[in-house]
Amino acid sequence: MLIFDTICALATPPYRSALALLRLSGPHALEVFSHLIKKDIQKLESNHAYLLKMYENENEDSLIDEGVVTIYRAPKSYTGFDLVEMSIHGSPLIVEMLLSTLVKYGARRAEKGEFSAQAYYNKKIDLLKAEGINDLINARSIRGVKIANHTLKGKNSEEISSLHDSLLSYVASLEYYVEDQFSDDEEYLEEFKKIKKALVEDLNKWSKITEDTKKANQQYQGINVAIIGEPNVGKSTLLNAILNEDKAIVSPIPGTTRDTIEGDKEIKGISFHFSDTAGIRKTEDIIENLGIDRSYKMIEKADLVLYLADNDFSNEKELEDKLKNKITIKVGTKKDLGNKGINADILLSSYDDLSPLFDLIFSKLDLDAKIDPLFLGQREEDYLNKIIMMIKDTIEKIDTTKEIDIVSDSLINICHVLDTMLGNDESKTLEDVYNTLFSHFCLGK
Ligand SMILES: Nc1nc2c(ncn2[C@@H]2O[C@H](COP(=O)(O)OP(=O)(O)OP(=O)(O)O)[C@@H](O)[C@H]2O)c(=O)[nH]1
Ligand SMILES: [Mg+2]
Repeated sequence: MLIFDTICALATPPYRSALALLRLSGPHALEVFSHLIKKDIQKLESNHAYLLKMYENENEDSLIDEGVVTIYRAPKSYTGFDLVEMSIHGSPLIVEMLLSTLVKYGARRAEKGEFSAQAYYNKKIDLLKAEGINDLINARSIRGVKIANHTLKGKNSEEISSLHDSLLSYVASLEYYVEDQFSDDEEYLEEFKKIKKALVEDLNKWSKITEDTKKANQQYQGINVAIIGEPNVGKSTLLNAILNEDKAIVSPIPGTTRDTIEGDKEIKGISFHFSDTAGIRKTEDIIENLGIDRSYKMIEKADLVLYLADNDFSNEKELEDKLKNKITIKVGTKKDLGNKGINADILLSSYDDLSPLFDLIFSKLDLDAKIDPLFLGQREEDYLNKIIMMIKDTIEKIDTTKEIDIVSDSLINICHVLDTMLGNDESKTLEDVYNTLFSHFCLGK
């Protein structure tokens, strides 16, 4: 990837449609584009929409299309380079003719995410913002869009910078005592105390931020729900009822479902991923046992388990152990057949309205609570966990050592991690960042 290349790509899906959007960006974007039009490009104002005819070459009869063109001049563009956006008729043929003409005059076809990589290079966006944009495009539910939009506001970068500044100010205050040979122990111990107090406050604040990020990630990615229980209790029937689809085979023969059967459903704006599993029981059947192993694996993966029983809930030791640390709802099934729902959290028939079950799922996972996440994504969650660990570690060092250097180094190390999180880490090349992040973006973004 060469950042100073002038690149072009289709930014909308490559299908026949009413309109298509083409992007051209780079140091030579205006020069390249000038070959396609019969107007003096210097006379076209920035950020104005012009209806322009675009040609394959100088000949009048080589017209490709007429479209709305907007020129954004550097540095006031998404990429920070000169950028031309062409809104044209949505024919894959017209798109291809325009792209190959742009290539003929010196542009190169962009790789995925290369426009955002240019924006990052020109410091128009930091890594958090770049990821936020990608998250927004990839959101699969209304809640996902809201969460991604919330994290895009740029407050996360501000908060990281502000933590960075505070940590450096603690370092500076400690350095003062190293410089000042005449200060006595009492004074710098007093300083240690002050720093510890501030760090404990930082820790509380960032623990809450990390918790919100975990919740945001779960809600953004979709919530995994495993439907488990003994054979014949109505697991597959419930899955079909939830999905409103005849997806899993239902029969009165216990042991009908052998493999895991999965389906997605959006409930009140949140995406859920439901898995119907093989009924759990002691059996000699090899295939059924393989299915039961899979049921246990689904429990491990699940954010929430729906544990079904059409009579009593078994006290099977292995199952009880697996459910120990899982958020579980005990569902009594076949209410219409007289199940009394002993020990159940909810009693239902799969032929009834399921909204009481959905309400219970929402309350168990606290999904109605408003969260204002600052961060989104596994990368962010991993960094936040690391930062929390490092702050805890620094507090411990203050308690156990009286060494200014050790505490200072510890604080500076946290700053390095914060830098990497924002993408300001000098040791990382643009190539590294591209490979880990931008290459997963859409083409034209
Ligand atoms: N009356 C009534 N019958 C139900 C209800 N739920 C399931 N059944 C019946 O119970 C039987 C078993 O249902 P399944 O959904 O196949 O049960 P399962 O838990 O998936 O069973 P396995 O796949 O064998 O583990 C079928 O005959 C269903 O029609 C219900 O709410 N009411
Ligand atoms: Mg089944």
